[in-house]
Parts: sequence; C-alpha cells; structure tokens
Amino acid sequence: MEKLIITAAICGAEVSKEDNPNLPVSALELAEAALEAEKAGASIIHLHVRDEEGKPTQNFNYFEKAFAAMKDIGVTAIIQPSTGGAAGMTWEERIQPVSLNPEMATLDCGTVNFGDEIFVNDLPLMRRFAEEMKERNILPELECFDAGNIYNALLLNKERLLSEHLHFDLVLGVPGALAASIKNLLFMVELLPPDATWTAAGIGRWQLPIAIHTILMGGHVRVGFEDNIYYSKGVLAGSNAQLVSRVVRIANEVGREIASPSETRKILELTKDGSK
Ligand code: KMH
Ligand code: ZN
Repeated sequence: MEKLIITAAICGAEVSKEDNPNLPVSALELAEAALEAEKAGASIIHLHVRDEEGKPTQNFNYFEKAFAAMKDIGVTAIIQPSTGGAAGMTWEERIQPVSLNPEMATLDCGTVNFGDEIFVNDLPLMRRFAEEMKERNILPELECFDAGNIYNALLLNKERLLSEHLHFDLVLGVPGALAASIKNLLFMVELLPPDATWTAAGIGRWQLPIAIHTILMGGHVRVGFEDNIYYSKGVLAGSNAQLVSRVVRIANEVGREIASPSETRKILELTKDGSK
C-alpha cells in the first residue's frame, strides 16, 4: 500500500478555546501546533485562522502571518489553507488565502446543511475557486461532505477546471450532511475515479473508527481539533499531535508506513515545493 498521508486539521472554524483550551488560535500557537503535529507524523496541515478575539476569519493578513510563523519555526509540511472558512462567509472573503500561492487549498464541492447553518458552495462559486487554483498551480483538496459532492467534483473535472491529479477529502459526520459510518465510507470511496487519491475525516467520535478503516482501505487520514476535540469519551485531547500520534501507532501496528512531507509531495504530484 501507498504510504499513509496524515493531515492535521489543527484549528477549524467551529470550535473555541471554551470547548478545548488546548485549541491553537494565534499565529504562534498555530505554528507550534503544526510543528508538533509534523514531528508526530503529519505531512499536511489544514489551516484555518482566527482574529484576536478567536473568531474565524479568512483575512489574507492572518493567513500570511500564520504561514510566516510556520516557516520561521521550521514547519516543512504542506500548509493547506481553507477556502471554506466558516458558514455564512462570502466567496470574496473565502478565496483570500489562495493569493499566498500555497501548494494546496481546499475546494468545497457542494452546498450542505452544516449544523444549524447552510454552507453554500454553488457551482458558480466552485468553478471560480477551481479556475483560480488551476491558474496558480494549487492542488485543490476536493472536500466532499455528501455523495452528491463527488459528482460536482467530477463535473468540474469534465469541464477541465481541475489539476490532473485528483485528491479528495471525504468528510463524514457533519450534522446535516452524510452521516459517518463505515458503510457510507465504502459507498463514497466506490464513487471515486480509480486513480484519485483520497483522505477521510470522521467528525466527533467517528474520527477514530473512520481513521482505522481508512488506514486498512489504503486511503489517507485526517485528524485534529477541527473535526474532534476529544481523545476518548469525555476526555479532551491535549494536542493535535496526540491525535496524530495515535494514528501513527495504529498504522505501524498494521504495517502501513507514514509518508514524510517530501513523500507526500510525490504521492500528490505537487510541482511546487513550499517546504522552505
Ligand atoms: N468550516 C466549514 C464550514 C474547508 O476548510 O474547506 C468548512 C470547512 C471546509 O472547514
Ligand atoms: Zn476546514
């Protein structure tokens, strides 16, 4: 099997320090969390940023600061900013971090209920984001929260708006989107083109079972506070690195080796190297 790419989604837009005081929020905290996660085995850092009050923002300056702090501290993992931001943000707000020309960025592939809110990703928005990423040679991580999202991504591909290498992130268990279950994971994976790579992320208590099955199925794994703030039932996770380390231990037990940042760049066929 291909080596395992572990993505650490270290902050997200929905959780707060009140939920888990170990959540990294400032540029320095994000950088330290990213480095610690990388040392534990993560090779992609999925990045959201927060303002001084800890509120989610897509402001370019906050991303620039977080990127700079990560480089300063020695992060070599792929930094993958979110273009999803938080539900309710305009497309102009959301697209800002692509101006940093990162190696990857997320591209959300359809409108879904997101808890009490609606996360809007209509086709014109998706096309605009895809075109911008293609022009800048940014690999989109195709975030799919429901099976229909995969068909939207395939439509964008048919319209030649995507890179040659297709990389999906199957996010299971967002309230209002497709529930997390192993059956739903298998169902979604069967819809993917055979040469695509894919990561899976389970929300909340599904983070661990989805990760375990994905390791065995040959997919790649996303863990971190964005999707789950607990280590086990009722026990808050101490850090993102702690969640990454557990995935590494399980993968080692079943003989799946962990991909380094440079191996991840090869697997995903990234052509620009943002490690410096
Ligand atoms: N915060 C969610 C509404 C992404 O990063 O592209 C969207 C999200 C997806 O987190
Ligand atoms: Zn995200």
